[in-house]
Amino acid sequence: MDSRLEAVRDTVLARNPGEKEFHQAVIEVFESLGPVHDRHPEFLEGAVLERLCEPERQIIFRVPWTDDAGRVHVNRGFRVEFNSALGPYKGGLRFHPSVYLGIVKFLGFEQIFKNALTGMPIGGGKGGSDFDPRGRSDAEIMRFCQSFMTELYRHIGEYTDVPAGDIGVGGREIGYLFGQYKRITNRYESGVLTGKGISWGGSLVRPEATGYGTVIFAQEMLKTRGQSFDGQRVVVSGSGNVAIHAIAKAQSLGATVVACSDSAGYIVDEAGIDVALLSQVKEVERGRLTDYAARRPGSNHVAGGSVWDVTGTVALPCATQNELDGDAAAKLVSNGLIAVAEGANMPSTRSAVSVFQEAGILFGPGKAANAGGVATSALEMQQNASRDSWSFEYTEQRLTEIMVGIHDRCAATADEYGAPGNYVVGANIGGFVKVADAMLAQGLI
Ligand code: NDP
Ligand code: 2IT
Repeated sequence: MDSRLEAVRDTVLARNPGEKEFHQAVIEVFESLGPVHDRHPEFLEGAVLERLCEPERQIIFRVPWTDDAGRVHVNRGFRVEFNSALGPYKGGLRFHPSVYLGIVKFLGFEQIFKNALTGMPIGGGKGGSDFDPRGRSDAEIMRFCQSFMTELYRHIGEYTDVPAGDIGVGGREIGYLFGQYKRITNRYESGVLTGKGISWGGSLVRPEATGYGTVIFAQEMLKTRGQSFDGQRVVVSGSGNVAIHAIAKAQSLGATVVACSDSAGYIVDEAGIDVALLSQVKEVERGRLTDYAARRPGSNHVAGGSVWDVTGTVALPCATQNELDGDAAAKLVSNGLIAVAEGANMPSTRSAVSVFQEAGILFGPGKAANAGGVATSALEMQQNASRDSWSFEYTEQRLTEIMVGIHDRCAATADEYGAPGNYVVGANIGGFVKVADAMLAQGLI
């Protein structure tokens, strides 16, 4: 890495001790940016990287709530408003017990570049809580969301900061959050949140968008080698929003998805995952993959273990950060893998990415491959701003165009900077230059 960038990186790491996921995301981006700074000394002079790594605003707040037995609980809420050079802060909320500032900052940092790559007018932000939704009743989830919004509402708005879903936050939670925002502000401000229900300002295709978009991105990568999804054997991790719709899309293109996972283990279904059953079990019943295996003849459930032990030609990690390490990557490669597209944010460790790249595997990093979700959130904002609602077909066509555009821009940028086929370099540089130019144009803020 360029010594000037090294110095900035070291300062960033020292100023943010203990935030290991944030460090990882920063290091990975910096490793791509040497050639840009050679061509653009104005970025160094303007201290763009120093500014980019320091969030514009970080909000941490208490979230008290009562469970169904009347016991009081206290969680911690976060919203990191990272960068607004290109538009209002935009990014999801994650409810998971592992959430702390380092995770919110890694996600917010990635979101800046991802959102820039979509070509839509959205800045980068992220939030969430260490609240664990597992096993909580609807009433408990509602009380938690209402308490969370009772603080968050003063920081967000259609032109300021627009949250959405992420792990543990889907349509149900967005509904409770929107209801409380409306109640406190007395404003029906549709554009303040995305991922809303269709009858109250949501967009068709938003629930499917991240998983569909990841598969569209992978398909574009495969096309560069004269290949397609037809006949591929696909392994997916996770079984939530992103995973379910990635499975559906891959199978609609002729692939067989033979495995998916949750935090307790994985299922193998050689006939191809039954998406309707998976959706019923995970989204409607909020059950476990053991319930799927019990109802699907020919499938089996493996408790614990790693879904990456299953052989496949395409891998779509769609669960969480650092779920695919160097050993898993090496095993996948030796088992005939040809492509990886990250539906999750930073699911591959740095050593896994190296293994894929050294083996010549097509590798689509999350900030490019999973950008379809936030891009469709921006389409939801467009519909809200014009008080319109678009058909499924039209919205899906817009999503497809955006994903093909992101793929092509990443590929062209990688070529331009002497790293053909390297989508990590393409995504990092492509996203960075757009944000850096806007930051310089807007002066020292
Ligand atoms: P969901 O909550 O719907 O599903 C998450 C899935 O990942 C579940 O199957 C969950 O299993 C599994 N999982 C979560 N944490 C862990 C863990 N620590 N170890 C193992 N498995 C885990 O979330 P989404 O599908 O929305 O999000 C999945 C990933 O995609 C995340 O990285 C998110 O940041 C990213 N993403 C999401 C977007 C969206 O629009 N929703 C957009 C872009 C990226 P279990 O149920 O057992 O916890
Ligand atoms: O990581 C992500 O891009 C998301 N969770 C979606 C964010 C959004 O605002 O739709």
